[in-house]
Amino acid sequence: MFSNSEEFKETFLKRIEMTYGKTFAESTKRDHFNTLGHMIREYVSRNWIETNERYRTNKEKQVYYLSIEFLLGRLLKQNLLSLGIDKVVEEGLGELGIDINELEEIEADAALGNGGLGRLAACFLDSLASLNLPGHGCGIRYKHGLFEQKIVDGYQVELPEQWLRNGNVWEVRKADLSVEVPFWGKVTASNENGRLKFSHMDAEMVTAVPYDMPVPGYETRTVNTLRLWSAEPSPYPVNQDILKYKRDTESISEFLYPDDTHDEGKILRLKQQYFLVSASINSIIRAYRKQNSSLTDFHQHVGIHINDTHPVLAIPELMRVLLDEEQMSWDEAWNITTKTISYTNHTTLSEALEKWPVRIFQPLLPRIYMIVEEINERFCRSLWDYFPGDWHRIENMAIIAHDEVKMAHLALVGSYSVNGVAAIHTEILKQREMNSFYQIFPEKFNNKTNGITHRRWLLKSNPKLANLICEGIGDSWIKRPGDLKELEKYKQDHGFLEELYRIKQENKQHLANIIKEQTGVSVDTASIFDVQVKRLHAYKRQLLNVLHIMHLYNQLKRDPSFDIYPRTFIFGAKASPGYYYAKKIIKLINTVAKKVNGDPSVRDKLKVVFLENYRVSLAENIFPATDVSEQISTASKEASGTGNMKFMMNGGITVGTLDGANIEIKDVVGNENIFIFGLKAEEVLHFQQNGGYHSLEYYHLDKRIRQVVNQLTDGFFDQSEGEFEAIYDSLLMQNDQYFVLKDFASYVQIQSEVGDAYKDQQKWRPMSLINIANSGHFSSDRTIEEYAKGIWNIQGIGIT
Ligand code: 26V
Repeated sequence: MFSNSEEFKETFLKRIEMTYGKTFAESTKRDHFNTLGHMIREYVSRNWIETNERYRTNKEKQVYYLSIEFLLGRLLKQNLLSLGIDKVVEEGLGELGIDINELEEIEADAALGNGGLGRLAACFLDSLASLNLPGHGCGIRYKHGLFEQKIVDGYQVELPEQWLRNGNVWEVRKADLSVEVPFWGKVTASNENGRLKFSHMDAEMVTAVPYDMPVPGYETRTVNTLRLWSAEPSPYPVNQDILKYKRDTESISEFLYPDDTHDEGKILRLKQQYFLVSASINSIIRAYRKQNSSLTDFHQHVGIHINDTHPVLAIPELMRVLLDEEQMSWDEAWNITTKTISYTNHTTLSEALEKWPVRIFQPLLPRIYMIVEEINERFCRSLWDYFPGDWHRIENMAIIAHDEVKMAHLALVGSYSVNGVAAIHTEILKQREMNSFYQIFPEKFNNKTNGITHRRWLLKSNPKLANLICEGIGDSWIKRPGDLKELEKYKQDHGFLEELYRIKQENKQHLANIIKEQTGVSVDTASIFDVQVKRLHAYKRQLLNVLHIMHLYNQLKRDPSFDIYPRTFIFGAKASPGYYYAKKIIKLINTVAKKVNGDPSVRDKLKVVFLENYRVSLAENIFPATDVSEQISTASKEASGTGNMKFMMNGGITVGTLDGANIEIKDVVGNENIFIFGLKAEEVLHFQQNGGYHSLEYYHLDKRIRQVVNQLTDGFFDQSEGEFEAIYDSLLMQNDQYFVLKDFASYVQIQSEVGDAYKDQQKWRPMSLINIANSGHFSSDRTIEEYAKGIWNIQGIGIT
């Protein structure tokens, strides 16, 4: 299509005239972006077709990754890089006076996810394609992604997100591949040759229309597919108010749910889940039937992975197709289903475990409910053999109990593989949260420590560092991230370390410009950039970070000569709109920021910044510019964390608890290259079980704690009365469930060590380098290779 910048320019200019009926001089940046996007999509289409053909003719096993979230961010540069045309395009555009970076800004983030879970799905797609693995995504094409956050007077305000306003150049609507999804209605049984045949009558039908997006691998010919489903009114007649029907239908794919901790049990969310599952399973089976006459070996040719329990209805839905449409026996259908489905657990927080009231589930999905009941009955009967007489345990393990359907139990029973997302998390699942299930299905449990795609989070977002690495050790790390290890040979090389520092400073300057523009605050790049960016949750303990800042401020006020290395504390976090406490923490951060930044006496030592609307594209500017990475969750609560890996890969050094993947980061970099503090998971679990922690004692015994906690309510930070009472109460009246006060002293201590280490750059720079050099282990390529071998049993054929 184009192989040099001249050809590129020629096509590009012709396209602008033909598509928009404008001369180049009249065209806008958006015209340029859309034209380029369409050119890229055409460029990729040949390989897309060939990949699908290859999969068909080789009869390769296909894996479908079902996820209610895909947090993709922007795709322009990633696609250019993967296709290996970034240089040609940049040059061609440059000659036309177009800056590729300005074009990049035109693209809206595809924010179809809340945080870690959704971003993990996006990283996995990149690794699957880059490793030539036959793995595809199935998700929902939400009209509105995660809300946009504005900060007004220190408070979070939410605005609806509008990523589709100017269209989405990367998608192809495939109306001819639509699927009908039934809701409500009733199930009737008829006798057919001595076998009961069930059919779903009077259902309200919703049409699921697929929009496909190409997922090109990095410099390979593999192009996989991300299929996002959109809900539309069905052409089938309905006997109800047509306007209401249209609204109800479209609402299914209208909004992404913005809460990732509290299972609200909202009917619309269950509708979304079944919509995704039913559309995906039926389109997978339709494609399969075109190639195969029967579904007897389905599990040998298809793997279906469910990302958390949100798509767990894939289990009864697959059973339904095999039983009702294929007329299989229960045992045969169950055998196939439980050899097809694999499941990842992402949290042990009990508030997040999905449970659906039967009174909502049964009428909405009557046939699916019958099948779940049957699965439950057979399972409970089998439990009697394992735990004879232990009624209490059987009741606790049941899929349906006390008029609720427990989605995690369904996932555990109906899948052949259950994995946690970091070593400690998997151990907690096996030994505690899911121990009863582990006792009867030990072979199902396995760990797959999370990873991130180094192609977005290093190669794309930190091009200067990527170049330096290539100069130092070549470019093999782009395909084999483990090769980053070779960087260790520079750990005493002053020249190299100096370059590393220079690049960090440039990235800090770039972020400082963004901060200035967004908040008006000037920050000094000579200060330590200390960053906590992630969703706002009590267990992530942004509060511990703020209390420490308040304490530093108090110390500086008490003793102006107090020796602290200048620091800029940077936060970014969205709170779920209904999460009262989390919103108060945002207000607290902004209140402290205002006081600290407005006090000339601490100006050279302390700055606090809250960046609004934290999202993938902003994150790409933050990770490369960070010195200190805050990973300070209450031990045992953060399943893995993936931001921790992004900081590390960009030379940020972790201050963290022994939680999630922090533990594995510590294992690869060594104790000397990370700052660990606080309670360990066993200690937290012990206190939770046996008591023995009394937050008030810490308040009374430590005057630093007393001072900062009192400042929450004594008007010190100029807030209106009662503003932070909920926070104060959580610490003192509710016994500080997340052990903030318990870990305070240890956190203050480690933070002072961080300051000392940074002051000694001879010490800091090698530490930073060693973090980068060992980050290859946390590439999602490693993770996906483990899934491919250990769970899915698929192989990439050696094409490049
Ligand atoms: C849970 C729920 C609960 C019901 C309401 C809607 C909803 C939406 C999303 C979720 C997912 C919460 C689980 C989650 O995001 N876990 C995070 O997964 C990351 C990737 O494995 C991991 O790094 C984080 O530690 C973990 O918190």
